[in-house]
Amino acid sequence: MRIDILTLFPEMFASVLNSSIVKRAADPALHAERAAAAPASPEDAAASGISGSSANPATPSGLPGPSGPPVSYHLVDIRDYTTNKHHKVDRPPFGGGPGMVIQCQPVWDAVMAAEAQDPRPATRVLMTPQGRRLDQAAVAALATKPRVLIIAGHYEGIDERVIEKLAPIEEVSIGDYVLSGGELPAMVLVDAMVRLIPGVLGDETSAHHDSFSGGAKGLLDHPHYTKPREWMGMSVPEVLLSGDHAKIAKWREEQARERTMKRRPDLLG
Ligand code: 6GU
Repeated sequence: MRIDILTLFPEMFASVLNSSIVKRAADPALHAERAAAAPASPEDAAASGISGSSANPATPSGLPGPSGPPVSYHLVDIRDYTTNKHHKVDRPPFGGGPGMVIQCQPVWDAVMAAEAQDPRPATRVLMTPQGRRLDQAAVAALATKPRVLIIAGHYEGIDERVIEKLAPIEEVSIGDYVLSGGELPAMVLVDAMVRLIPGVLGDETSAHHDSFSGGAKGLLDHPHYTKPREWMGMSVPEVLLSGDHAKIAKWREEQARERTMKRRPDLLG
């Protein structure tokens, strides 16, 4: 999957795109086994899967290599597409009111430029508190797309006319609270999507494992325990030390059900 992120604050994305599973998803070195014949060179291993306006170094054409990592990230600074001398992107709202509104032109030009870099049509997503609330089903649907272009709004929002012109576009919120901008929501969406893409998670954390925990059944997860067996006088539930895998699976499902009933009865339908 190619992921384009259009933002006024590209620097906010570095820590997330360079850590953990999200980084792994775009790491050429960790997906060398997908490469047809040639094993990854040390240069490949050093290369980041993140690009600015340029294409993924692993796939110089910007096209998905048949053998490249499952994901590539492409950060686009909307400010680079301003046409005025001071690189201003926002203006006060017509009709008055607080804050500033991002103008149509730089957003439109940034989207057109990003989309021109790859022939696959992009599924467009706008992060906005006015959007539909994100859930796992929506994430799973997006995770099947070859290309997702995410616009992170900021300030009071984006001029409605460019949103209209960009149709079809999915307007997405991550919950009923107010954030300063769409950057953190964009990162939330990226994290949630890439972990569902085949080849991103290792075997032990894979989605198939979820069938033994709450996830696949739409339940909350069961509790987890690790060493030591006793801590501050508290012991690990005996069943987990039994070695009886059927019994353990059954116990975990009961725990998941119980927790869901108590904490999130809305999930049980
Ligand atoms: Cl997508 N944007 C902003 N600014 N705030 C939010 C949000 C998005 N989702 C929840 N709160």
